[in-house]
Amino acid sequence: MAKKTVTIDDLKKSLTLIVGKKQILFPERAEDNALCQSYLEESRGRSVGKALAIVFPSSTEEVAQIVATCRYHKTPVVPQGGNTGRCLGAQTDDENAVIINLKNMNKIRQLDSDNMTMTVEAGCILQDLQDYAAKADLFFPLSLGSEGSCQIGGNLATNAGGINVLRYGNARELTLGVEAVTANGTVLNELYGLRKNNTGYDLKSLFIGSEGTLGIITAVTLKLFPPEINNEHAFVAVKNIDDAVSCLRTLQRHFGNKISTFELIPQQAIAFLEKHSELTCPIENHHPWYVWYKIADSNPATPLFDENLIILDKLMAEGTVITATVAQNESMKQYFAQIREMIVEVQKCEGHSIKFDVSVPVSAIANLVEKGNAAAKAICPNIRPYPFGHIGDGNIHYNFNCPVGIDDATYRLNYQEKLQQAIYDIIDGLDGSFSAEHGIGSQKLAEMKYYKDPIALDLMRRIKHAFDPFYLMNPNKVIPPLAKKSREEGSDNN
Ligand code: 2HG
Ligand code: ZN
Repeated sequence: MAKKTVTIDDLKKSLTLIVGKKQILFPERAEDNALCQSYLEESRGRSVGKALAIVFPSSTEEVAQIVATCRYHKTPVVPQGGNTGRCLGAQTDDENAVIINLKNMNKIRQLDSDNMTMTVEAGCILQDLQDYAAKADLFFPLSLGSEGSCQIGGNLATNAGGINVLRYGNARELTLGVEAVTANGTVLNELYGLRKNNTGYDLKSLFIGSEGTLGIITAVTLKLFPPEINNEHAFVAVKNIDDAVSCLRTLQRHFGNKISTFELIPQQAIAFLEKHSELTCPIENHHPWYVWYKIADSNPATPLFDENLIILDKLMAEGTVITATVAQNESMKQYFAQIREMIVEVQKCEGHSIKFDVSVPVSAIANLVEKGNAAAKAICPNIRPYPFGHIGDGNIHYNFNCPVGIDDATYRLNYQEKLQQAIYDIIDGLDGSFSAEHGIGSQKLAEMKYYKDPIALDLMRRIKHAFDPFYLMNPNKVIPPLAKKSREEGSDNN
């Protein structure tokens, strides 16, 4: 009997049978086309990808069936959460690939208050998880700009960071267990809620930060903490980055790990903020740098407000801090946080920005910015450096806005590659990382090839091969192909 040929139509039919007609979109189908856009388009609108289908499974079993079916058809799969990532990790240009969007997997399976953990599905929106924990009088500290739409599965897949890493760590440190669908469609159940579990290789840690290249995270067990009900926020002005770091260390010596957030804001950001938004700097007069910080405790009796004022007086007397303002009420606290979020938005009003999500030891941040600004100005004299962000954990969003009067395309064409080489070389020289919290995706493959230790890359390739021998799990992400991209080919920036 002649062997039956398997067709793309068979694949489409099988996928439709698994999830049901209402939970699958086909970009080539006219009636689906508009609905597909938000899944195919990259978060900042830089590109629109392709796909054979976008499927929306509602259970781990369905994800497993989809992966097994795609494997049978030798079809690549691209897992997708809230599609808020910065490095094109959840997009594809392969019109034969299947995007598996996890948004329907949004159940909270369990919250164990005594164990201080919650087990949730990958498609849960980060903010919903924060709210759910708060209702149980607990705190889930992962917090980032896109928390209203990003999903926890994507947060883990990219090992997301955000503003509370200084105290609580990245997504990896907040995770105790993972359930994942492997490349051959089996389900790995490591959904432990254990703080101690020395039973061999830490597989969950491999899935975290792997951006779907080893398997698809379908559920996670997360650590919870006592709520930060007693918290104080301050906004301070400093002369330079070294003073910002001294300020952090003095605060930490006094408050220990009660410092949750410590964010750097340059004068350039305040200028853009006041020009393009309704918000104004809470500190009068112009100063070179600002810091927004938060101190928090779960004990309402701890006199944080008074102690913070005493430390600030000391810091001002010795000249480390020029001037400071502390939040007097809840709305002022929110206002400080809003300023931090808005400085990302207002950048877009000033033309193209070449972005770097980098980290160096905290002690090297001043050096990085000094060298980086000098190198950038040598390449493009009127460039506008915009370094901001998580100085407390060493992660700076070192962005560079185009000079006034240069159009975006010219700026990109003439300066992007040169600037990337210069900044990444400086980062490398300071033992830093070219990707601190946004991941690699398909965007930083050239940097992976050029800067990542070759032995590390070799081991990563072997792990990839062991987990995904047919190379179907989010291909062309994270691991650069052998003997292809060189640094000279560059990459688009994040
Ligand atoms: C943030 O910390 C984000 O606000 C975005 O990671 C950074 O847009 C950026 O450069
Ligand atoms: Zn950030």
